[in-house]
Amino acid sequence: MTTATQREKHRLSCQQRRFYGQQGYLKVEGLLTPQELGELDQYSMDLALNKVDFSGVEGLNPRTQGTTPADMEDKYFRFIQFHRHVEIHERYILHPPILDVLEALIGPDVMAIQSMLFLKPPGKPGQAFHQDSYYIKTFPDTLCGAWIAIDDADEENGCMGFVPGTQFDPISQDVGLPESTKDFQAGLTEVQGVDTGGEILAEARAGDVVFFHGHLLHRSRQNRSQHRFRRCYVCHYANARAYTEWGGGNSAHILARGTTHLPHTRAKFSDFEPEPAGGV
Ligand SMILES: O=C(O)CCC(=O)C(=O)O
Repeated sequence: MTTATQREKHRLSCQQRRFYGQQGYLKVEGLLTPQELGELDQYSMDLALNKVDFSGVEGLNPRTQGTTPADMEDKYFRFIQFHRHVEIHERYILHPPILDVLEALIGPDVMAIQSMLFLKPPGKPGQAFHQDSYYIKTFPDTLCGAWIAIDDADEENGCMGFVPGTQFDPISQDVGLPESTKDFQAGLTEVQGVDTGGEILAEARAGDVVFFHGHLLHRSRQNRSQHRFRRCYVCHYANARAYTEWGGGNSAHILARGTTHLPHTRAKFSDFEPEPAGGV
């Protein structure tokens, strides 16, 4: 186990903190090492090609009959909450430099709530405009996403789009189901009647991590490329002293950094101990 005293914490500059406060998102370049990125690249490509055998894993469905990335994408539009079942998903939701950034943005105490791995092979849709805190409610409201780019992501392969400033807006209750389109996955809700004119593209290089506020209006569109995947591992966190009923409540979520008076759980696949907060 690596402790806080053996490792240099990743520190944000004042400019980065200000940028996150003002814009509602922050890209931290190269937060994953080339080795870590290589591991996620290999693993997620194995998933896409149906080479990972989940048949013995408690709580997961047996393997699909299909063998192509498109089959897997249809079966698992997103591999959601696999950190509760599979070691590598747990290890990257608890990635120490990501937790350092979260400690500075929403901490000092941090809990890991949700994980989703998206493959998004060529031709596959994204998700229409939404705010994550509509779904995952935390009190105090401290939700933050950390979006790890496994591939370079840009307009062509369907990177995320953000509307900066909307992190100051309340959570809209006016949501509907969008028409099924090439761009958007059917069945996932869309915020109605909001001004999205200020949308910016959140382009990222593989290994970058984009942090975004739970109120920030965002979407991602279809992967229009011929041959490029747009894979990402996106995890959601909140201050560990915030109450939530989402996903089984506080006692189902891992205390990732610092301490809390609330119930929580521990990592299942390692001897991970939350580092003490401080010094970021
Ligand atoms: O990566 C994507 O395509 C969508 C991610 C997203 O919308 C989210 O994590 O809330």
